[in-house]
Amino acid sequence: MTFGIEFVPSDPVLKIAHYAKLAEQQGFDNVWITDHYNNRDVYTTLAFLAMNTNTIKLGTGVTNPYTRNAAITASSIGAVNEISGGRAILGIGPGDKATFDAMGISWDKPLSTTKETIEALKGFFEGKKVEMDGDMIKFGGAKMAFKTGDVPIYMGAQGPKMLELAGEVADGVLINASHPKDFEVAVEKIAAGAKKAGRDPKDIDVAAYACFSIDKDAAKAKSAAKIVVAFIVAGSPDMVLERHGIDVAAKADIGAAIAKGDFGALMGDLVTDDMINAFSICGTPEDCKARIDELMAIGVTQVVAGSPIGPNKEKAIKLIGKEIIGGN
Ligand code: F42
Repeated sequence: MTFGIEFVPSDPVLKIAHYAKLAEQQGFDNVWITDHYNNRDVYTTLAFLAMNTNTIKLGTGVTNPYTRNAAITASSIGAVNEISGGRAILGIGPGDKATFDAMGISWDKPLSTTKETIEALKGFFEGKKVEMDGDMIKFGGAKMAFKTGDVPIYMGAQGPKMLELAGEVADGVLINASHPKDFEVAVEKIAAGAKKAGRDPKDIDVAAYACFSIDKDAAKAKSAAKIVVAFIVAGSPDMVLERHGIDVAAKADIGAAIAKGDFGALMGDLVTDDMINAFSICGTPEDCKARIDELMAIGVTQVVAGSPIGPNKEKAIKLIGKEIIGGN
């Protein structure tokens, strides 16, 4: 099992660098930085982290093919790879529709766009002149003027077709989920894609990109997870809620509370223990370790500790290092 940590650059880059250094000292393997237009830029953040860390791998978690042309992405991640001494990873997914609506970008054919973009990126990473006339992506002989290195490509994916595609073409998959039930389905799809492409499914790093909340006091950990879990429930397809035995009607109530900014209701009874159990890795170090063991048994090979990480981020990073990574 490898360990990653996610940071959202809604926080200042200097603060993220402080946490990333701490994570490196605590034995984390990867740091993943999210990409949304309204936060600090992902590549600026990664470049700064490259200068402030030595061994931890540095990934976009995840960028997308709509706000950045694949050639620009290759150039950006190639530069991060160069300055970090080969520590870059490119996480890419179709992106967040809500932010694209705000930017006036239409989310056409996300699966095909991602597939064709990855094909182009591989060409750039191999130093090729890329000629493409895809359904969604076209290139007329673009080529990097420097060696980007062979940057590993991870896909952000949840849907069955996306997971299958990841099995066919990616080095790893970042799956926004925390419960073994969701991974049973995902691991099958990834393996099917890998087999279709004549690959060994074991060559694909399956990452649980999880809502994570750890504290020595389980109640505090739970309370810190509630708001993130509320957003996950509000954005989950009914089928996923049913899989976990969660009342689908609760989704509308939570969505309404989010829309009203009624955080009191969200911190109260609206977000239930069942929801926290389904959509986060949460509790004491022993609770978290037990869930990680279950995930590993099902085929998860990387756990990414995502927001909130814990009621106190610094303490949580140290707790994961000492009690989970150290004891792994
Ligand atoms: N998105 C961001 O914008 N920023 C982030 O920082 C970010 C981080 C992140 C981390 C992990 C993770 O798993 C996802 C993350 N995302 C982030 C979201 C990510 O970019 C994707 O939006 C999300 O993972 C994709 O969700 P999905 O796998 O459910 O895929 C969607 C597109 C879907 O509907 N998939 C279907 C499926 O079965 O997989 C396929 C739909 C399909 O086949 N569409 C056809 C096609 O070509 O696209 C078109 C059909 C037609 O209309 O003709």
